[in-house]
This record gives sequence, structure tokens and C-alpha cells, in this order.
Amino acid sequence: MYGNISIVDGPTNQVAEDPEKLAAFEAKIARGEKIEPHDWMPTEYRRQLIRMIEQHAHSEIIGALPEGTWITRAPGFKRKMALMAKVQDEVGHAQLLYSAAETLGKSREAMIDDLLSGKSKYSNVFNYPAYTWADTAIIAWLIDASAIINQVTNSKGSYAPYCRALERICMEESFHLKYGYDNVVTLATGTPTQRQMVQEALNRWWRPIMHFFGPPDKASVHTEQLTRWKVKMATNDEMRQQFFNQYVPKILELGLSIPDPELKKDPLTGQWAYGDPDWDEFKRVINGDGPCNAERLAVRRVAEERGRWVREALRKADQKYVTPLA
Ligand code: FAQ
Repeated sequence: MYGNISIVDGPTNQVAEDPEKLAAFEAKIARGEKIEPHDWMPTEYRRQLIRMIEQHAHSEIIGALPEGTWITRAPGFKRKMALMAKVQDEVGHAQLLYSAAETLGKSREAMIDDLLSGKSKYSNVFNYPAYTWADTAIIAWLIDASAIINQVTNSKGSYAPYCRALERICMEESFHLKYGYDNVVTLATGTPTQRQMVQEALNRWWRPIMHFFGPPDKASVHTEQLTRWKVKMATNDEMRQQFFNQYVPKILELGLSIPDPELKKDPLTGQWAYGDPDWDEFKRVINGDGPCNAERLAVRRVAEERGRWVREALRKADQKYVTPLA
């Protein structure tokens, strides 16, 4: 129970909805209208949105960590400033997203508790280490590119507060993408050692990036329901394919190779075909057994503990200065 809103935990819709209200809701979505927090919505729509937006918010704060560890080691003052600004933006995105999820009735404290207990997921990609500066370049270019594909698509979706947050986030992400591309180009057109460094980083991140878009459509649990309710505006495979079509040519143009022997372009359709990116690894990582899962959550637990006194002070200041309405 969050406030006076009951949220059903579990993978499937167990709630019998009023058929008239449900039909009116679905007709509204079919007409392309937006749903606002005060509008009637099915319990399962609310539950799914909380799950997805909350996971997205967690991904932004955990996602600040792999690049964040490079702030003190960035090559040069300008790159350090740019990286600091990017990492700060990612944390700001989490704030926007937690606020959007709160409109559905789950408190921020409950969301953070679910992240720290491991109940709530976050993006697979942030459970891998950034070994070198080139890893941060690949993250900022290709993971931000993947995030933009997902977020621009879903910003046309049905739940207004999430769409508004996504629109704003995408504007900032497009700067991140340019910053990342600039770093990759510098390395790819640099010394042989720099070229090797960026190629090795691409090799390390390629599979996690394939996983980023979610399991193949045939194995996706939520896509059917979420596309029907226009929460997801494209399927996982459609977004992954869009990434291939847009970014494979750009990567090859830089003289980098892609670690997939089955990668080839269909001359008739123009679509890139790719090999199986090891979905067992994906399952292990999203269920807690990736190279950095334990470390990422441990860092967040420390941050939560160290920030406790600030939250407590703010809460007390709030109580002291809020004048009663009488
Ligand atoms: N990682 O039925 P589906 C960023 C789970 S933001 C972990 O296909 P769905 C910015 C899924 O939750 C990155 N888990 O799921 C940045 C479900 O498990 P559950 C985050 C994943 O929801 C850049 C199960 O697998 N973006 O990068 C993943 O229909 C650089 C079955 O999957 C978002 O969160 C995954 N990749 O589709 C920051 C966008 N994929 O919950 C710093 C919003 C699937 O039943 C630096 N989310 N799972 O236990 C979405 O668009 C969707 O949730 C998908 C997955 C497309 C991720």
C-alpha cells in the first residue's frame, strides 16, 4: 500500500477492473490522449509504470558510478569539467524520474529501499566496470545513444509525467552523446595505443549494449501489455534494430571493428543482422550476478547512510518553518 493506493506486486494483472472504466481508458489511449496522475487508470497500468520508471530512475543514479570513478583521472581540465557535468546530469535525471514515479503513489523512500534490497532492477549495463578512459568514451557515446533511442520513442507514450521527464532528459542526453562521440573520435584517430584502447573498450561493451534494449521480443514478459497501453512505443527488438541501423555505420566509419562475426547488412532490406549476444549472461547480470552488482549497491548503501543526517535536517526544517493553515 502506498498512501491510499494499493499496488499489487507480481508479474501479472490479478485485478478485476470496472469494464466500462477500462474501455474508456483504453479508448482514450487509442485516440493518442495522455493520462495525467489524477485520471482513472487500471491498477496494472499504475504498477507497470511504477516498475518501469523506478527502474529507469535507479539506472540513472547507478549509471553515474562507472563514469563517476573517472572524474579524478580525466585527461585534462576541460574533459574533467565535461565529465563532471555529465555525471551531475545523470543524477538530475534520476530526480526527475523519481518525481514522475511518485505521481503514481509510491514514495521515493520506498523506491530507494527496493533498490538497496535488490527487489527493484536497474539497467544491466551499469554492472560492468569502466577499466580505462576509453570505456567512459564508449559509455557516453553508445550507451547514451541507446538511451536516447529508447527515450525519444517512449516520450511519445501515454503517461504524461513520464513523457515530460523523458523530453527534458533527452535534450541533455544529446549533449552527452556528442561529448562521448568527440572522445571516441579523438581516441580512434589518435596513436596506435589510443586506437587499441578504444577498440578494446568497444569489444568489452558491445554485448552489454546489445542487452540494454531488453530480451528478444519472443522472451519479453511485459512488451505486449505495455505497447498496447502505449507505455512502450516500440518493442525491444525494434529499438535494438534502430541502434544497429543508426550506429553500426558510424562505428565502422571510424575504422573500428564490431565483435560479432555474424554481423551483416541485408542488401535488400538495408537492415543489419546480428548474432546471439548470450542471453544467459544478460539473465545472470540482471538477477544480481554481474561483475559489479555487489559493488554498485554497496556504494549506494554508503551514500544513503552518509546522507541520512541531511534528509533528517531537511525534514525537521520543513516541520519548523511550515506555518499551519489556520
Ligand atoms: N537491464 O519484459 P521485458 C541510461 C528486465 S537509462 C535490466 O522486455 P520491459 C542513461 C525487465 O525489467 C537506462 N533489466 O521488460 C544513462 C523485466 O524484469 P522484471 C535505463 C532488464 O520493461 C546513460 C525482464 O527483464 N533505461 O542508460 C533490462 O518491457 C549513461 C523482462 O524484460 C530505462 O530503464 C535491462 N537492460 O522492457 C545513465 C528505460 N531489460 O521487471 C548513465 C525505461 C529488461 O519483470 C550513463 N525502461 N530487463 O523483474 C524500458 O524501456 C524497459 O523497461 C526496457 C525493458 C526496454 C528496459
